[in-house]
Amino acid sequence: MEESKWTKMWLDYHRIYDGGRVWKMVLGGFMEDQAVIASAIFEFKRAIEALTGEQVIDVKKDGTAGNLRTMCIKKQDSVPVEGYRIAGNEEGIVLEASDERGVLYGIFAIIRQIACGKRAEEVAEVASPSNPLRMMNHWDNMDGSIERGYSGESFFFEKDEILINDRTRDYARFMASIGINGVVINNVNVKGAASYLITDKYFDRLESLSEIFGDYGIRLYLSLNFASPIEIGGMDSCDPLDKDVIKWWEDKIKEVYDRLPLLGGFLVKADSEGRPGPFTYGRTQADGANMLGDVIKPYDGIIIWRCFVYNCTQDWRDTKTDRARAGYDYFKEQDGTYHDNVILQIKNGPMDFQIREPVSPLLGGLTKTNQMLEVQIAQEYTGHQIDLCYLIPLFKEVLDFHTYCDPEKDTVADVVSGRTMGNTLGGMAAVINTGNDINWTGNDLAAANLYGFGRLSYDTELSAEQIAREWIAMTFKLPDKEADILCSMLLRSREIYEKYSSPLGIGWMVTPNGHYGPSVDGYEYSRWGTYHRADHLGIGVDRSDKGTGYAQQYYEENAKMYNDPTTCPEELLLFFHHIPYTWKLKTGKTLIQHIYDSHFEGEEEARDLASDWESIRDLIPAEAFDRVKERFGLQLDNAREWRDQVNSYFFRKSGIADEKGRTIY
Ligand code: GCW
Repeated sequence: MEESKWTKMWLDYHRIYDGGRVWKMVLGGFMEDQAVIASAIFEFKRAIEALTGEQVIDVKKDGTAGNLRTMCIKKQDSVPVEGYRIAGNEEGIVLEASDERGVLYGIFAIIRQIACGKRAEEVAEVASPSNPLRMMNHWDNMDGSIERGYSGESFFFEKDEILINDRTRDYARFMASIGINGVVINNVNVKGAASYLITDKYFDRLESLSEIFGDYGIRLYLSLNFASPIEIGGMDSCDPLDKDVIKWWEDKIKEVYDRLPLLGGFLVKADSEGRPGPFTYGRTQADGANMLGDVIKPYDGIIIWRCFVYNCTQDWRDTKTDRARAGYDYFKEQDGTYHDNVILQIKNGPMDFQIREPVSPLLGGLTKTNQMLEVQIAQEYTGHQIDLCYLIPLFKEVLDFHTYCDPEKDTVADVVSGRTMGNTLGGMAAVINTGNDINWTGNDLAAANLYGFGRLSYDTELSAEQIAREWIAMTFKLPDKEADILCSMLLRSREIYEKYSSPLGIGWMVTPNGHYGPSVDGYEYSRWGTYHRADHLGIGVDRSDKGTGYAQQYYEENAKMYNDPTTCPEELLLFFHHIPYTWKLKTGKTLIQHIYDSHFEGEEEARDLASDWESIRDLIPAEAFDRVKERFGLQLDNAREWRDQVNSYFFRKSGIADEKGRTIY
């Protein structure tokens, strides 16, 4: 077989041990011609043969050899949906599940455990997903470009056509192996040809795609243009309460489901950054979302409505207007009026995927609405997959955050999983970091974020370190010492990026539009803005009750904590407060000294990352090693730029010298 032109990431099975036996598959209660079961059998065979050298014979063949082991897949209704029980013994492995996806995830769990060093007889786990929906959001455009893509072009679209090839299937395998069960293939900014995805022109290809996904337990979703009635329907309105508009949608959605019965539903970005929406007609976000929810209901479809709604042209001279407030201001009022099959998708922070932000007050702030957490593994503000930035610790912080919305089940993980409200629609979505680069994620190490997001969305209890260790074992099979080095690199990387870029919750200071590299005053939407509001005395945005009042959007415990600069967690100090350069931090350092030190340290620590990588050179495949090494070279340039620009900016603004007398340009 010809080697494919792209890497197999964590599914590149290395020989773990040489077993001498033969495996036979036995099915109880499932059929081998069920699509997902067939995929599971295929995956088991492929992995076991590569990992152990043991042969797997077909379900139908009668095994004769005496040293036969069985891979027994049994239907067991007491296992939760999409969950599995796996247990190995001398005779083989038993996998129990109540549905097909559970079988597939169970098989991938067996593979993972063996790839991470267990022998088949030691395999054991009982698992079921924390979140009902575990989704990837592609921001792929139909011309092949990817909005905020740092790994090449789209593998779904090219020149306004849909691509289906071996890569499509490999993609589905990767996603299933980490528990992803829904994928939105097109950008939330639906323009041009993408508006026509819900027309006859694309149904055949979409149907094939939905089937390939379906074989791996993944549902296809599309981003929808709210103005479709105008853009493709020739109408003069898309008012969600207009009868003709509703009729248009009813006909359209029927047509779509006649042709795409496997479609999961739609993701909608409305009234944001130039996208059309219900506000144009004086309607609420709920009016828009509910109208589509009702129309899609007969087909069991869902509407995922994004809460990233804000006025991007706001005038920042008005210190009371605060973009951070927008999500809550726009969505809280209608809490309880969103229909059952509508989910609000909320970015982890109130701004936009900065290296550190507080958790959005909408998460748990809504108490009667289906909610989904949106994170970004595409490294838009976190180094473009050039700089190393393992994001799972950030996601863990968000999931573990106590919102105080409930006496017991009040973390973000509780809220989005449905545990708090007892609802069944919710979960996690990630803006994905893939493209058609040979290694899928641009930086080979950025695959840890892809892998990690999936694993975490399936099991929010996993730690960032556990996930990193699994990913390393599956991808590189390193001896302990080197695995420790790589694991430590991943775990340190987010803080390092934060230190040399924009610490203490200030965020931004990044080049407008491109979002890579420093531009301290950079602000994309008007010449009036800066995000940091620095002057010669201090820096930061007063979001307390004396400022924009954003801190008051939280439940009391958090509102109080954030409102006071002495109790506000320091890593978010400048997000919530305007602080003088001479302010003493808990370390005893002044704020300005902390800014200098952080940037010097961040740059030094980035150099340590690069030399750690160098230290494991001999154990990493040469091509992967070189690709990553090249990126570290660029990261060091970036870290230096950040250090020098930020430090010199604040030195000039404040006129206060570095106590340590280092050169500040
Ligand atoms: O701020 C932004 C990004 C946009 C993106 C938007 C969003 C898809 O810079 O590129 O548009 O977030 O989340 O909708």
